[in-house]
Amino acid sequence: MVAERQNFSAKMVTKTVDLRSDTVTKPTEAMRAAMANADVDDDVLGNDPTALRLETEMARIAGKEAGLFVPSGTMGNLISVLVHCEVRGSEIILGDNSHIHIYENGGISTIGGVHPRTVKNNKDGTMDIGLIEAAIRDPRFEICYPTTRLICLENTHANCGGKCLPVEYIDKVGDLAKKHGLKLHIDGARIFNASIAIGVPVHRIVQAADSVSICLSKGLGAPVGSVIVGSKRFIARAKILRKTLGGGMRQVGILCAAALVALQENVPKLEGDHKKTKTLAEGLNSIKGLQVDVDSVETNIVYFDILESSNITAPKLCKHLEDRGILVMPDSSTRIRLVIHHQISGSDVQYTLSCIQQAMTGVPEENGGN
Ligand code: TLP
Repeated sequence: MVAERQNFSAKMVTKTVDLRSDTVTKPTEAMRAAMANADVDDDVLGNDPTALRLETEMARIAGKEAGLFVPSGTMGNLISVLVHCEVRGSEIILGDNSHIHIYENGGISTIGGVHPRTVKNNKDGTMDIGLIEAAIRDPRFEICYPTTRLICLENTHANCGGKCLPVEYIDKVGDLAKKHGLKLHIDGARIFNASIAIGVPVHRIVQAADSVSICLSKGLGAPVGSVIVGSKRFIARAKILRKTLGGGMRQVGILCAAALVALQENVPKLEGDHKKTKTLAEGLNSIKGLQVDVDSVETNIVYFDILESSNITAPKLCKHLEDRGILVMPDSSTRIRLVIHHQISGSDVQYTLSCIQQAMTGVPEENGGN
């Protein structure tokens, strides 16, 4: 397929290699079959058997009492924060480079009246524990300070290139939260990637967390949704908030059925995804004019920088790739993000590298392509 594709001129490219995100996967035949045959009922009334099965399974995997299917990772995080911060004017401590802070429309503030207190994210996705502790408000001054109620971590950390947080680090943040009477939430959109990469079961990684939001439509490759997990009490509150936000859906088992297949079929593929990502990172780093911190690539995300000395900008390189059927995500004028998922093959990685090499060296394409 790739060989065929390489002999076409740019304008004749038919297949797409979509590296914009792991959110772009299409449901597999097995998922579609499971969706078609899903046993369903009204989930707002709490009767959808397939949703209940998925929620129970995810709670088991995460070692928590209960789970709740929600339409998206964004809603999963929002609901979790709002359950922990029921009093308006509560404050949460989170990374300045976290998904909740950057990409979720400030929903915690606009919808929940929750104030974000950011702490600098280190390159590896952690925040210094001393800085977290220093950011916790002194309750003696509540006359002017918001009340700190929650610490949020992200694992893997997307904007930090899919880095996995060390388990001991999460445990220490959990201890700190307990010491100050705070809760700990983990945005675990890609927690299965972390688990496979570091060889530690999900339940151990999130042991210290009061809640976790786990995406089904990222590395797991299901079409829609996330599951939040936590105590029975947390999930009971979360269910009410999900309805308030319009996220109570009816025969949702159709979506959950695909997610159950994803848990069976795609978790074992994550290791291969990570290997392909590493190959991609090494290949990119060997191309003149590009730079990748190869050692920091642990899971399925790679960012690369275009050096000033080269004659191409990120938007131009993106266009060059798009003309050849490769979709990527520009991060700035000199930085591009690529994400590997289970529908990207080893030959797709090689094809991508050869097209990038071509753009960087200016070697004309075979058959007169541009
Ligand atoms: N991330 C998306 C974009 O929003 C950037 C992506 O392509 O990576 N937490 C993390 C860590 C995420 O990466 C994402 C999605 C979410 C939450 C939100 O999930 P959705 O898109 O389901 O709301």
